[in-house]
Amino acid sequence: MEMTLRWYGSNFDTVPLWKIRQIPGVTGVISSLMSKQPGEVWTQEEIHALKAEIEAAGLRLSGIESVNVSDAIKTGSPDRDKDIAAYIETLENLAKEDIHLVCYNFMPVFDWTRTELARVRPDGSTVLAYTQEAVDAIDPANMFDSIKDQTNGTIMPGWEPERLAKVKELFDLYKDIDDEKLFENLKYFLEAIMPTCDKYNINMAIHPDDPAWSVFGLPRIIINKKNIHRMMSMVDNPHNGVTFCSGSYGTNLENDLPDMIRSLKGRIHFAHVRNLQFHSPTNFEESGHLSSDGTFDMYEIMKALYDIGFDGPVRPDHGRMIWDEVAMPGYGLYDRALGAMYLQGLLEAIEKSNR
Ligand SMILES: [Mn+2]
Repeated sequence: MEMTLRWYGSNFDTVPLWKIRQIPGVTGVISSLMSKQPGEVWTQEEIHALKAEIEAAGLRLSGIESVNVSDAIKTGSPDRDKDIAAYIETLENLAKEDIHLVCYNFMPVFDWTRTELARVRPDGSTVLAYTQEAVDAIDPANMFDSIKDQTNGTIMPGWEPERLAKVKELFDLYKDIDDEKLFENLKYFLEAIMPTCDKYNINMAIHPDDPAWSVFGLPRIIINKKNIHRMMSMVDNPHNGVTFCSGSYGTNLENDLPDMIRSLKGRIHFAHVRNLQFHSPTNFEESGHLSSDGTFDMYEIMKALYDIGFDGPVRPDHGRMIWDEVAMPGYGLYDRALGAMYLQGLLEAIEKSNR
């Protein structure tokens, strides 16, 4: 496993690369071209510039999170072939820069959903949190307004103001899309890109929907073991794999995380590891990474990844906001650095006890 941190690029991230470089064991970052719209081609020059900047700081560009999939592809509209062609061109350009891991998601309208970006915990740290009651009480058109005062002035991926401004149109686009239709459109997309992934050895790693159930009546399919296996068998190619995100699959307490990991041997290309603390099955917050700070057994999660021979990039996920840091919610330096150290501690112990 390679320990990495997500990094949004110098124009978007509050954390500079040199600070990431100083976290012991972190050798790479997972990054993206944040200014790119879905359907737009990433040129080789742009990718090269991003990579060069990261390498100049002594780190590796270990993969992309995300190359976003357009609404035309997700809804299967007539424009989708044009967007798929652009996606393929982006994949080719990434491969030419020796990048072989692409994370993406297939969530309609909303990317990850939280109802609070700065819930205060007993220790004074603030965290992202979710309650179903709050979602049920809100008009989706006002979802962004309800949290925008808590973003610390940052643009959060998936929650770009331009996108949220047209949320009503987006809902219209998806009005005839149910789970089956979404699966069909995902299959069409994967079948179209797999030849390119085979040719250039690109691992596609779908990120689960977060939370792992339908919100605002929209279909959500990448939510549990059954569906993820359906997705992999419908396009049965090792390059069609997953980002195992414990914090997203973990939103549904019925998901047995270590069991899911073990069932995905050979198909996990990227891992996000974090903990959640549940107050009820539909009221949770993103705790520190430590097992005892939340609900999950983080040792069992790392052990399962180790046991299946997972050797791709792993990153701590959303961190708490601590020590007066001002950053994009979930993406400060301090708590993610603590998370990276903790996960590496678990891994060192697991490795040595298996010798
Ligand atoms: Mn994740």
